[in-house]
Amino acid sequence: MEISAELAEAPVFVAGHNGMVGSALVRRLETSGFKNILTVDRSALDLRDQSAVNDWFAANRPSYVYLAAGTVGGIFANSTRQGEFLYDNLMIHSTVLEASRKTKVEKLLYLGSSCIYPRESPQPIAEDQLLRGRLEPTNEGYAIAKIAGIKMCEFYRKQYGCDFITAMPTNLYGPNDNFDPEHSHVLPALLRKFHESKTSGDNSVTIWGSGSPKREFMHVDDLADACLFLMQNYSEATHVNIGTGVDISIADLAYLMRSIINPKAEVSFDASMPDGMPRKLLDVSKLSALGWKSSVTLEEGIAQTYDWFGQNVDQARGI
Ligand code: GFB
Repeated sequence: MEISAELAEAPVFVAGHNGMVGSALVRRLETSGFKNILTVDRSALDLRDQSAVNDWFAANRPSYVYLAAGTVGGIFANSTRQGEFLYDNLMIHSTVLEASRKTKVEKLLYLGSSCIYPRESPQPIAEDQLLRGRLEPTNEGYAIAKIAGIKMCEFYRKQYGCDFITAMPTNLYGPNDNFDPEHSHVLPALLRKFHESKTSGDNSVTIWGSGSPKREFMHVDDLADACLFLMQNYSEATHVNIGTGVDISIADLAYLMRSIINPKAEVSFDASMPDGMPRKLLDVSKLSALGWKSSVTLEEGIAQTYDWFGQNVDQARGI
């Protein structure tokens, strides 16, 4: 992606730069030639605190904002910490959008999640399915916060003329993910389980639920690429799905990961754990029509992430 000398100097704020998505955005911005990437640690700025966020924006004056900060987690974290997920995410997007409006940020990209769509959505899920039915109960708190974020961007555009755009990524994975055995998403959880089955020599791996739900997995580097693409090429009120267009059952994901990480592992299923949404494949025709498609295959992405994990296992989050 070519950028002008002027754009290369523009201050770009990545909110949530320590997370998997934020760190991928920083890497992608750097390789594109952006020289003035602004980040701030959680210990220095609580993004839930409006006056602190206002002061930070007034002092740092970002021109572009990628809003990738949030309290996130897998199915267990989502279902057992719904109050926290609702509060933190509502607060974070409210403070950042409001400070961006006040300081006249040129453009902002807000990241939601595919869990915003109704549980029984027709597959693949098109953008217009938003608010057409009941949400999946295991992530209702998180989804309601994310829906509020989408609507706030839409209403700020309408009322104040802010160029705020919104993107809904599918299930993501990659370097800097959270590998906590209880609170992570399925892919990092299984990566860790297969790795530990190999290093311990025990070879048994338990998969939560029935294994039949289907999920669409996208490498976070693809997501970051799509975000920069949208920042340059999209300026409308309605949100855009970001995905690969391909999904896989959890059982098949487990067998694929077993073949890559520990072919000797024996897999069993724990039916006492929830399945969550039966399927959530995103319809990516809008993004394709704009001219972007994903390029990292699931096999490549798992191998690359496992490589990263091997080199960073001691510092990986959730270990
Ligand atoms: O990735 P995951 O936690 O979240 O779970 P969701 C996906 C599927 O994998 C579920 C199964 O059917 C899980 O039961 N699974 C099997 C496992 N083994 C494991 C395991 O060891 N750990 C985990 N975590 N799952 C989240 C939402 O839903 O998706 C969030 O809760 C967010 O709101 C995120 O939107 C993208 O895909 O079910």
